[in-house]
Amino acid sequence: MSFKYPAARRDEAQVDDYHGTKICDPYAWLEDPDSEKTKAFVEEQNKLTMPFLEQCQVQARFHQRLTELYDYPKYSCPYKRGDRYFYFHNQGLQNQNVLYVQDALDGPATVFFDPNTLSEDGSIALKMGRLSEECEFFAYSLSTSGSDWETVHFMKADDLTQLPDVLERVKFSCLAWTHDARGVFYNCYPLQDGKADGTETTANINQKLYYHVMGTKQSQDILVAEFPEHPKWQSAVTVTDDGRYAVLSITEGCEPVNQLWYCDLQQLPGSITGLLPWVKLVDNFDAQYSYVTNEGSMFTFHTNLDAPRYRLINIDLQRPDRQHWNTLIPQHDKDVLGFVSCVNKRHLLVNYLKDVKDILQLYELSTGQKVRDLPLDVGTVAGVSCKKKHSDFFYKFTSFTTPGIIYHCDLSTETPEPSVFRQVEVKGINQDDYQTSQVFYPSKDGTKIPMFLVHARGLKKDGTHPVFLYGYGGFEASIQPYYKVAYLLFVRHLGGILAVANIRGGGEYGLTWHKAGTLGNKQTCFDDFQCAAEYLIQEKYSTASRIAINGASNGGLLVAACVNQRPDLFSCAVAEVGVMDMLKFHKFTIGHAWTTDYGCADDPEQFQWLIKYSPLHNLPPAPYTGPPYPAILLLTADHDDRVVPLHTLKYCATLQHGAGSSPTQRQPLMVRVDTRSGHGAGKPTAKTILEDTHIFAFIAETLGLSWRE
Ligand code: X97
Repeated sequence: MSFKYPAARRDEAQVDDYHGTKICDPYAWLEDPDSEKTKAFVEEQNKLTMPFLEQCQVQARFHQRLTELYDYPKYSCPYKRGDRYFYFHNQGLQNQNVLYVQDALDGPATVFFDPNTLSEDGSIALKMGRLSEECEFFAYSLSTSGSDWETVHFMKADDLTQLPDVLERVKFSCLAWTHDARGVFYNCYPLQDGKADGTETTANINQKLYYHVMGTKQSQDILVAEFPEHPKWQSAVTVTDDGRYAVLSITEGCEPVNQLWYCDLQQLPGSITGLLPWVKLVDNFDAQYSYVTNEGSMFTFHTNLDAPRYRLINIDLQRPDRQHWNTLIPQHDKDVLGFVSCVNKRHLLVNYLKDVKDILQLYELSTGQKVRDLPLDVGTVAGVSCKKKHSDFFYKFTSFTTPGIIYHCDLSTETPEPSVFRQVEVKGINQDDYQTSQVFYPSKDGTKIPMFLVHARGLKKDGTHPVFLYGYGGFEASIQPYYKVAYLLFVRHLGGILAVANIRGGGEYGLTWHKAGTLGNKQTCFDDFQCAAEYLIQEKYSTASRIAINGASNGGLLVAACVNQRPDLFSCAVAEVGVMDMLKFHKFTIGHAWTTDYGCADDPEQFQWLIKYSPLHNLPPAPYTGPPYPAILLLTADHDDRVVPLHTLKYCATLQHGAGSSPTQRQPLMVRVDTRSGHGAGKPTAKTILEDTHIFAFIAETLGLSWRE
């Protein structure tokens, strides 16, 4: 079967000059999300795609089974504020998680905040929620239709009355109460022109930091920091555990480096009334410093300064010169120091990542000596809740086959042992049906890359199994084991293997691993991913005709770049919300922040890196006679203001025009454009289930897989 793709006008006159190289951008008209032409293009594409997805053989069964198995109760770790406990809970299929409150851990709980009441379809999501130190107020932000834009609201925490205070145009923001509960620090973009509902593409620059005093209008909010000379800077305040200091972290993009300024709130002559008298502890972007805790003027930071696998340092504000900075926990020789939080006044709960598996330990704050290991199965710590002034803490464990076990540990008892606080079972999924392993395969340059494999127990390596190969490879993000029902259905009912390749660009082995896959080394990510597929073929797990690849965002770029480089190596590619136009990404919304990973086409040398792999610019022109492209499903959404839809739309038009016009191209090349939906955060359950169904139905259909009971 061949497909008839919608005709899309090509504007050959649209040519950009990059340092003397002329690049045609015939579908630049798709950059205007509001034009009638763009809307018509999207509608015609959906008219082709949606019926195709709906008629896939396994679609109905996958949807039914996914809905059944997704319907299990989900819980977060509880956390204590004032004398009460708070936790998130989802009965199973509720679109948004509900925040509950209770007086005692074993007592009855009541609804504290339910986002599901705010919209019919679950499109309004709770993003940030912050109870003030003594639990007087609840500050919370909502986002609509998946946009990064947030609106902050306030409630009294005792009787749940809504307060009139509202903060708008909030994005990439902190939300931090001062301990007197007078108000909050937050960030916004007050000057941005035009609409700000998540469908616009306007660059986000000149973020400002404000202090909002309860009971006042946003227009009266106190500007406490701005950087007019540095339009790309973003900032975030942490109020210290003792409430005394505001610690300001300033970033310039997505690289893990920041400046560190602070303000002693106790030393202010009165209350906060204007720009704060910030003290610059670090005034460059050489390394990252994250606040852990402080004892008076002695601060503990998590840092990558001279430590690509991170370490803890102490800095005394009284002696801020570098020669007085001291190591509290040195860098580990292999493992990466992850999150650290203070608990029980004098302990540190410390996480390491060891070959992509989490470790938890307790240390003594005063000496940096290890107190004990906390036993943990092979998998991921998906959440912790602990606070310096409380003696107990919770952590949640998850893995590819464990939805969640929440542990509780009280350090004030004689022999503190973690105990299972809550464990959920998923009816219909038998853990013993699955086997998880980790392999280390060689990449092009010989580097060993870790990869998780999840498949049926006792699988035969006969080269026949379908594979779902997932990767990300950027922004120092580590792809750790996580539970996803759709993956388990692919393994159980479609006979598949889930493969998660921990390629370079991520943070799996710290900063070195990250930098090996950025800027002029970005091709390394694609090599690592392609070598994963070749390994799976060579080791007789699968063949190219059975391999589907998937990634989202930076991983959508990964998938699309790999398809261009090796169309013969994969049979199906699903690229979600991908960055496809590497020459222009920096112009839209927060794209400028990604130049730390990608570079920027405005620079002649970096333009040479980008043009070599930019998915949009490496698609074949028409008429195309090369090897057929794999089946391709692209996904984007109308309110994705992180990676704006134009990336996927321009890529889709070019793909269909070139590869799609070849008489040998039998496999579909399609785009699914969702509405009232964004980059991913806050997506309602019903949409998640439908999207996963469409993705796996498309894979099954194009790889020729049938359902096994
Ligand atoms: C972003 O684009 C996040 C954009 C906003 N943002 C920054 N720096 C962050 C932040 O530019 O939120 C940051 C946070 C976490 C990780 C990295 C940066 C920040 C802001 C204030 C204070 C401190 C940090 N991200 C990338 C993304 O969505 C990946 C990680 C977050 N991409 C989409 C990259 C390519 C495709």
